[in-house]
Amino acid sequence: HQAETNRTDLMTITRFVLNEQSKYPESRGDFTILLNNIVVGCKFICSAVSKAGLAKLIGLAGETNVQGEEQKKLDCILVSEEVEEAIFVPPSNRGKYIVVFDPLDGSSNIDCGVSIGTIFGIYMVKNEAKVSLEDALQPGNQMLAAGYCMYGSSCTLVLSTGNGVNGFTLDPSLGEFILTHPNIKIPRKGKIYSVNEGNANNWDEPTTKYVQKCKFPQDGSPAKSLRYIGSMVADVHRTLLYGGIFMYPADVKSPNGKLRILYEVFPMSYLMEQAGGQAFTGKQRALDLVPRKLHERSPIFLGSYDDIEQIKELYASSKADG
Ligand code: P6P
Repeated sequence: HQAETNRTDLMTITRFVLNEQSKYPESRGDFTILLNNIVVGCKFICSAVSKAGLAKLIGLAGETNVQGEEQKKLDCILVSEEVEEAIFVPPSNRGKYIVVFDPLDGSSNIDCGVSIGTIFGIYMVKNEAKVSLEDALQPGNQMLAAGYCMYGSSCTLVLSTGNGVNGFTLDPSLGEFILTHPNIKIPRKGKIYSVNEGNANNWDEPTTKYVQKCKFPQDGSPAKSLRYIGSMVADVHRTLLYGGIFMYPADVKSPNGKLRILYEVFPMSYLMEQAGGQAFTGKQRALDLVPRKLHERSPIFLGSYDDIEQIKELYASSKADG
């Protein structure tokens, strides 16, 4: 009977988000509707990605959401990796949230079947009466929620609204995301480092020293394993569950690294901190960055707390040496 109860008492992401909302009795529920709209978008992309006809998906994007419904009075500004300028929702339809997102990160990997994903973050506008581009250029420490949806062997949505991190797996037979990874905590220290070693010739000294320590530890500890998928959502998801460090460092060719602050670095850094890990740029806590442009990039080191401490020490001593 117990097994039967569990099967019918499913914790879906919709129920989970509503439960979260109930902690804020004064809330109007806009945030819940926004999150659930994002979830619907992820279900749509999951369905499209699993079919060959992905090209049609890009054509469907536009003013209305992928379901063809009117945008609800929720979004105020949308910032997409796919669109150069911020999308300001018409004032008559404007809500109080800003959504920054990379709709299909790692899409160059689609043809070979490697996992790809959607990454998103949510801010609140500073002043509903006077909305400007500045509202989309807030530091990551102002984010209210962040998450990603990974389209791989299964469709997994990982979400935080500021009270820890939870993972949900899509049950295609129900069309519901079911809570499968409650209260994710990243291991304090990991055995994996994740970086594109092909850029090693261009790294700065602290990164070079750190990777050297991973491969040839001097303290008798075992060498770390290198795992690099080349799809940020997949590399970050493995890091979150197994521990270790994911990095896209600066290099002489790209002094700000490759990953975009607003819709790659901030959401993944937010999740890592919520799961007990850290996120560092080589100079500062990643979430304290203040972006000056929508598509600005930053170097990023994120993952297990102790592993990030090591890279922070190497950058600090390199700075001390001048
Ligand atoms: P590289 C994919 O193109 C992406 O934006 C991220 O998903 C991934 O982490 C990174 O670029 C991989 O870049 O230079 O190692 O191929």
